[in-house]
Amino acid sequence: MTIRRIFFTGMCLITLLSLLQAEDGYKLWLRYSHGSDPEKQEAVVKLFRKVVVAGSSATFDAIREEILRAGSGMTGITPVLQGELSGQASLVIGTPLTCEIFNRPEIKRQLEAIGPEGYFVGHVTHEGKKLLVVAANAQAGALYGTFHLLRMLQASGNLSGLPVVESPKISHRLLNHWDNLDRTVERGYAGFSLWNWHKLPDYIDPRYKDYARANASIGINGSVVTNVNANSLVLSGDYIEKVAALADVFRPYGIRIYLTARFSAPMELGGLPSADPLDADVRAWWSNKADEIYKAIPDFGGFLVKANSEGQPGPQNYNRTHADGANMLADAVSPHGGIVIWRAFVYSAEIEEDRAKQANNEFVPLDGLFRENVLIQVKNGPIDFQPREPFHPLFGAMPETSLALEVQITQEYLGQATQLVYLAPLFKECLDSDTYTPGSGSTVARIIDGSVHGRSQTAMAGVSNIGTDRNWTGHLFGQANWFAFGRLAWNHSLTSEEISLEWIRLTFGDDPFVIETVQGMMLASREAAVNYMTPLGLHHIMGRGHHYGPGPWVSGGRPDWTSVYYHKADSLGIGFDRTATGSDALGQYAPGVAQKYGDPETCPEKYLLWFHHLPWDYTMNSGYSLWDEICRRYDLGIRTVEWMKKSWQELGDQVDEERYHQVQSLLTIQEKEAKWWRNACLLYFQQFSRRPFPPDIEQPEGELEEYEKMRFPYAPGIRPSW
Ligand code: GCV
Repeated sequence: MTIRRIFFTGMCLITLLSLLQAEDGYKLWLRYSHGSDPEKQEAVVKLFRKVVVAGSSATFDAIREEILRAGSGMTGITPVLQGELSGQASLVIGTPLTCEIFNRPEIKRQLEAIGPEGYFVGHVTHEGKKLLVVAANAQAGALYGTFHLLRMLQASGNLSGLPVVESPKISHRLLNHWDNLDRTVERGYAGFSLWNWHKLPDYIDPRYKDYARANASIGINGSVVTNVNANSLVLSGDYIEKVAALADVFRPYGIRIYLTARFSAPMELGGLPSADPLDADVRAWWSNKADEIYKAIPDFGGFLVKANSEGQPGPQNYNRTHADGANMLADAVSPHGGIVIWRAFVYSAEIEEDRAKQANNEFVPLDGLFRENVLIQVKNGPIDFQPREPFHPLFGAMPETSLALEVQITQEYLGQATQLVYLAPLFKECLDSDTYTPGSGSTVARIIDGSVHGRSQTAMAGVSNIGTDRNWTGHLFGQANWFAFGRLAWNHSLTSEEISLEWIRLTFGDDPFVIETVQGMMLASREAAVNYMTPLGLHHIMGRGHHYGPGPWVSGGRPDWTSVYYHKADSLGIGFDRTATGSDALGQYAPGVAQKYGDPETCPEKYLLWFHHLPWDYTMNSGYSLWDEICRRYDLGIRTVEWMKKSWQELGDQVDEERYHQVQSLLTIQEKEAKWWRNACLLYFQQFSRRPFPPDIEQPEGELEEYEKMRFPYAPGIRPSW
């Protein structure tokens, strides 16, 4: 046997062993497993032979550690690492300051316009030989470039995509954790909060570092670690010390920490009689608090604030505006380079106006009044992270203000952690929406990346789906949504298909049948969920409080928290009239949008009942009546889930046992839940339509009263008071 053959037989055995090894999802997309193609594998082995990581800092140490981990994992051989370029290196990572070779004009040229987080990965000729380099202007770029290279190697096993020059389109790419200090997570379905406040700052859970690695690997550079329904205690000295310990773990990975600021903190912590943002004592309190935080955490990112929304205190308690409140905090953090992210998710039960209109009514008059270091964070749609919403009209209405996009990664309204719903298509739908302000091509993506209005403060936030569950996200496929968020915040022009392909390869390997099957399931899953939950623009018809399962009958109490407020089903028809004859929410969009959506004939059917109240016999594009179409959509949703389940069953031999069985069980639950949605919604709406179900669809089962009686006092992710 030749040495080469012995080597590859060994490799094949290792591959086989790793295939048989149980996987529990903990490693996420950083599995660093052996490739199955011997030729590709040989190239990978060569690449890790001698790696130069030129630079000494905690970030360069993190790069070294990742190279060791990845190299050993992918090749079975520990890579040789050195700090300086000498002899026969296979890969060099560094910056012009840390490695002379990066001062060459051909590399400097690549680095010119890519800022501190950008990188170049490609080949250069050194001493007559081809050398692979990861070059960046700063250590953050070197880190992101390294992760890019490792992703390429894992996903395709080769470097055919090189050279690459990348830099993020958005500067602040943030996870928003809705984690409470008692470790419960609002709308969290993957266990408890990762942050063990009781044991911090002395005990550092190793998971904090793995969390930081995972985020850095997809370009996330900020973490808001506490719930927007905020507890002022996190701003106390004791907690600042705990937060600082977390920040120390995140820092090498380029992740800044942010906190949610409870507006009434000066009263609760500081004993002041008011939290009025124009009061000198209140302002001084915040300014001192900012100084205290920055002393402990010099790279603290800033504050995220939910004010005057769903019971949270805010400047309006003192007859001040959102601009007054945001600017006060902005002034406190600005000497330290911090930012304030102020949420536009405001609506009030006391105001009669359509809830979808209230944020614009509040914020548009304040356009241009916010400090430069304030961003207004706007949810993708005007209501609340529904399975489908049109884009939020604020994106086209505040040209003088930096706007951030907030999407929800945790699946509050999309099946929580029991359903496979790949969210990249949802995020993309919003990013690619054209606001038509100031003209066509002004997509939400281009508003938030600052290119439409020439703004430099840019941000995208995702409400985290992460918890203490061993696989981080509860459902294995929830990992794909975390991954997709990071990839899109880095580069919003990636497609859902591209992102899914990367994730599948990183998660399951490169078997073409597995890739094709899983990608098919993922790409169909969001539309399936829309169909069996809220087809044709229906929205907010879920169970009260916990938001688990259907609840189209929910009525009574605060109207804008009921379902009947939104679907408006009656004997004549169904849907919310938001045209000029109704709430005129359409009037908040640019004419290019309003005209198209304002006429049921030109309104895309996916938004039809969001904007129109239409008769049950309204003729749809398919030629069916509206009632029949609704029934068919619910049916189609279920058919798709059945198909997803069958598809997955075909992978029994290709996917490791633990992950295979978890997904399989959850798909069975998803199928049950999809039918539950269909049964409950169609039986409920039939009371108004008074029409039969189309005979050629599976007929809804059960009694409406039985569905209405279902209670879930222990559904996850809710506050005990709900
Ligand atoms: C953090 C929805 C959710 C709330 C959440 C709120 C928000 O209403 O149900 O749990 O509160 O959005 O985004 O502030």
